[in-house]
Amino acid sequence: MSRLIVISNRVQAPTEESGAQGGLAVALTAALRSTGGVWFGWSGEVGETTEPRFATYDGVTSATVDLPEQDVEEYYDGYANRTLWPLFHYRLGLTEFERDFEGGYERVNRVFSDVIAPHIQPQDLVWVHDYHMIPLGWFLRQHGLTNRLGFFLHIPWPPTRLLTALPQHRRLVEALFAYDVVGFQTQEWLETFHDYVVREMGGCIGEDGEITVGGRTIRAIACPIGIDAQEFIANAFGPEASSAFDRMVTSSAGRSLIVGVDRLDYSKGLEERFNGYQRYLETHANAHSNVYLLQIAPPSRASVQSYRDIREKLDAMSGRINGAFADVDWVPLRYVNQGFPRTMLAGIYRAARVGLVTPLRDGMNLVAKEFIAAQDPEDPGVLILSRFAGAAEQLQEAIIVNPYSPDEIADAIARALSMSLDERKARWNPMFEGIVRNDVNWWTDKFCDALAAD
Ligand code: ADQ
Repeated sequence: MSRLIVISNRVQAPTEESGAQGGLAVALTAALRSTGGVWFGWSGEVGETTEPRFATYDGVTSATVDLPEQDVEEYYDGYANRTLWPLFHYRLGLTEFERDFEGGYERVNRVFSDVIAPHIQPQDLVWVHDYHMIPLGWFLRQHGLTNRLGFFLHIPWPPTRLLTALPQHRRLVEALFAYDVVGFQTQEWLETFHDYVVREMGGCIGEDGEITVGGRTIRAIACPIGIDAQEFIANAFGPEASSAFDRMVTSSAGRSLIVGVDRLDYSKGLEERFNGYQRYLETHANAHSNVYLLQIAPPSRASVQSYRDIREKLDAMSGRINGAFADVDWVPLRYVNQGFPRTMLAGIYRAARVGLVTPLRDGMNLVAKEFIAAQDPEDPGVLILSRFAGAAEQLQEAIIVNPYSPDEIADAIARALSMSLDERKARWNPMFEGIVRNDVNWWTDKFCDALAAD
């Protein structure tokens, strides 16, 4: 079996301090452990040394490098988080176009390739992750590597007309042709990628995902990421989740809990979600004090202005909603700016009557899957899911909404809260089965099989 080399912006391999990690890390570390592979990435630290630091913990080797301040600003805060992230989430108005960002992005990818290439052996399978590292494969090829190289994009692929707003769009997409296999979360993103290749590059789409441009043929596939379903289900009924569940039941005092859990990011549609919930409160006065929304949203990327702006907006909105609707013994919105251990989240999901997952655009959205996995089969809660989350392609039995419409969100909340047990079970069962079947190990195997197949 070939050794697997994983490369991503940040390494999530377990360490002595971090212990167990999320689903993606669990699946990839399992594959790394069984093949004796290595996970390369940025340490998250600022520093000048480019020598990788190797560490082996629990049978998995990771190798990390520091990045100089300028690289963090231009590559990570800049091109990754202020150019590609907003553009790929259809937010042209928030997208910043700076040559320095682009230069920093290429520089870091080149330096990464210089650092990593000497550690790659001829038979290794190399799997590069996400938008931070698109050109890495191209730079690795410049080192003469002939290995099978794969790339997986965790976020959406934007429509051609949006992508062409990026000054170096063609150069970016051409870099993808250095890989042998390129994976997307959904059929929709795969099709938008095809559209670019045909319109802008004159490429041909062949059988079985083959794409040819000029003399080069690669495979592009839809390969939706899953969660570690077995572990999440076990967690949901373990002691920590049960104590979180009990805590929620006690503090709910008979009220129905609606839950939202997201990184604090403008792509997650939190502002629109609050508007939708407010519309529900306005139009369902009789439900007041029988229901509340718990929104958990730990801040992320605080060095980027647009993230500080959305945080301020949400602070103001949550204050306004509570000011307008709260009673002496009821607060309609509990807005919490911190993260919680996944075991605790599992218990909170299980205590919720409704999961409100309404991103404006999301590559997949694992919270939607985790919510389903955590439910009690005898009394499952209802998932309200944005049609613009990649997860909507698989979770079709959710109540699917347009997250931009406060009325649709309000109607969906009302419908979810009054749904019969029979209908809740009928909707939950097929989603649960799909999540168990197409879990994160299925995803890893599917991608690695495609990568290994010559
Ligand atoms: P994210 O944008 O981070 O990931 P998502 O998939 O929803 O989005 O969440 C990732 C994980 O973070 C989940 O396991 C979730 O439990 C955890 N998480 C979220 N909020 C949390 C909180 N408040 N406390 C603790 N944990 C929390 C990117 C893409 C997604 C894609 C994933 C995986 O943007 O579209 O689904 O990668 O490919």
